[in-house]
Amino acid sequence: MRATETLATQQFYTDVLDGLTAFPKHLPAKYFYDAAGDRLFQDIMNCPEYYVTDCELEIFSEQTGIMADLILRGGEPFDLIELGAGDCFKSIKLLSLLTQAGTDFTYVPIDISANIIRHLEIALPEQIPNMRLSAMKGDYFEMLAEASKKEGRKVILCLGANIGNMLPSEAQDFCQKLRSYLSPGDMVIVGFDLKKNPSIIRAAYDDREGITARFNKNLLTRINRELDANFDVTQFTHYCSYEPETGACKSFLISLQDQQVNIGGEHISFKKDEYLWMEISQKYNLPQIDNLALTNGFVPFKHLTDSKNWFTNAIWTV
Ligand code: AVI
Repeated sequence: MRATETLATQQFYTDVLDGLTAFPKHLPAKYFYDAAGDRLFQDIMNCPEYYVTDCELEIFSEQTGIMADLILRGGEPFDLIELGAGDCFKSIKLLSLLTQAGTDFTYVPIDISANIIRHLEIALPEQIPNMRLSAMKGDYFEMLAEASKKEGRKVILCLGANIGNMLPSEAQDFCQKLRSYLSPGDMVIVGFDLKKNPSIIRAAYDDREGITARFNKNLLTRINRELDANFDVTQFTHYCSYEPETGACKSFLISLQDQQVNIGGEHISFKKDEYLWMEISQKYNLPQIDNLALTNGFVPFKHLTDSKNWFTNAIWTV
């Protein structure tokens, strides 16, 4: 890497090379989301096969009253901290309801993207004028550590099935770490995509228009652009598997030929038909979710599921 590269680019390079020299070869899914990746993910959310966003939106449209009641049982004031807030298009329904009810709370959206935080700081005061807002840009846990310096009750939102993009062992570590920042009286609301007919899940990650395929390949294009690499994106094809027993839905890119890729001077060889593992989207059932809560010091309190029972917002207390 050149001396002028930023620390972030150096980390990207290290992560990519670590992944491509491991067995099996893999790439960290967190790098999907450059500007083109963000747009492709928006397209995924709008494509007919990807049910995940619609299911959670249905819960937030129709059951926000129940959610607000459960939150308020723990008392006021509190900080409502959203990990990976994005444009908060689901949570805004809850924020509006709580504000209209005169609730004493501060909304603390945490996001790694400076653009998103800037956008929220401008848009939210216009949309919900009387809400206290304290947006934070950075890593979830670094910002949570910062937010925890302030006394008082916390309600954590972790929506969008983001926990599914962790291996089950990583989800355990995540919940354990999250618990370490919380105290009795606090609450968390976590979005989980549920196990269902395997064909529905496979179709959601292998849509007919090929948007998910483009989303995966976009990471190779990003590596070419930012890390001086020469992936021939046309020589990889998207493949998705879903294993009903384990609930693991995995995306891969399959090499269509023997080929060598140069990344910033390092050569990586792919055999024909070799797979490059891109992402896991882990699916759960309700007992597994309750067990995840219990093994990490939470009390499973309630599941708010959509009308098809395809998705749950699990509510856990401390
Ligand atoms: C962000 N995350 C919850 C999405 C998911 O369903 O795993 C990412 C995604 N990847 C392909 N399609 C959607």
